Amino acid sequence: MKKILVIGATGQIGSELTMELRQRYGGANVVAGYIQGAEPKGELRESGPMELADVTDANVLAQVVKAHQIDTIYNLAALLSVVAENKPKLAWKIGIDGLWNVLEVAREAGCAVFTPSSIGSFGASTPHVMTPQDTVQRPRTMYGVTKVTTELLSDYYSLKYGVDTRSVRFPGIISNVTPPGGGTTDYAVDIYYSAVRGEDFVCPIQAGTYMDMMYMPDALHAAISLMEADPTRLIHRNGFNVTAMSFDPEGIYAAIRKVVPDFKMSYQVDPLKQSIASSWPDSLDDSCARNECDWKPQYDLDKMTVDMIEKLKARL
Ligand code: AKB
Repeated sequence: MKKILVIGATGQIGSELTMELRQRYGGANVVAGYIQGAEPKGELRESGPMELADVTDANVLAQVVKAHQIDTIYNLAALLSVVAENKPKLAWKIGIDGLWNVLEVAREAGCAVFTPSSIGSFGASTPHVMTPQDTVQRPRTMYGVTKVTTELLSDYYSLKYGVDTRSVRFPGIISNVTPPGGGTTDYAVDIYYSAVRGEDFVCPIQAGTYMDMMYMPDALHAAISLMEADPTRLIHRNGFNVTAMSFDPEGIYAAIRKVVPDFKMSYQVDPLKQSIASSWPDSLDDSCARNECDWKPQYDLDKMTVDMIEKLKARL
């Protein structure tokens, strides 16, 4: 029986991942780890155990893992790209010092660890179209630096200590539950809220800037199916390219207008977000994930758009 700790359970991915894991493995077997000031609420609070689990506190992590006999950790603690650029030291403290604590606890307690990497681990010198699995990774953002380090440190713990570390390079994740906070791809979530609220959308990213994206149900599936994959099939570990779609602002705008025909969008480009977005791939080659762990997304841009608008309309 799996006993799982989700660190960052109240964040954009964590809030939905925790619920999905509870559906699969039973509420009592999935601990929602949170930080002070971000306590789980509602269904997340009611459906299973919760514990204060700040990655920067190694002792607390060790106690939680021991108390609940945890065997698998989903470590989602990180600052997103734009915030990390403004708070680089904190980004390192959470992303890397925190990861070190998680890996040490995992080594001692024999846990498997999932820590996501990102398309942010690539940089301007990476081939941008159909970016290969194994290629140049020289990002110039602090987010990218922490993500490349995450991949390397996770591989190191796997090779040196036999810790079962696995990860994917997430593209922009689009969801209708918990909004992201401070990412470069956030515009692709915000645009749906504007469309459903009947507001015009001011896009911070220039037309023609393509980035990989994925709908949340596919992101949850990518993480869980990688952690469940037969280890003998894995040639790679940290981290797999995964993608579901690639579009620029005009592409998502056109998809939304098929459902909300009078929706309007204009541009006011944010220089920091634009420089980060321009340095990231236009499209990823995710064939290694498809071959090694049967990765296959369910949602393309049109299918996601219909679902996003339907769910947001019902909720807002
Ligand atoms: C961000 O924009 O910072 C994230 C990411 C792609 O890793 N959504």
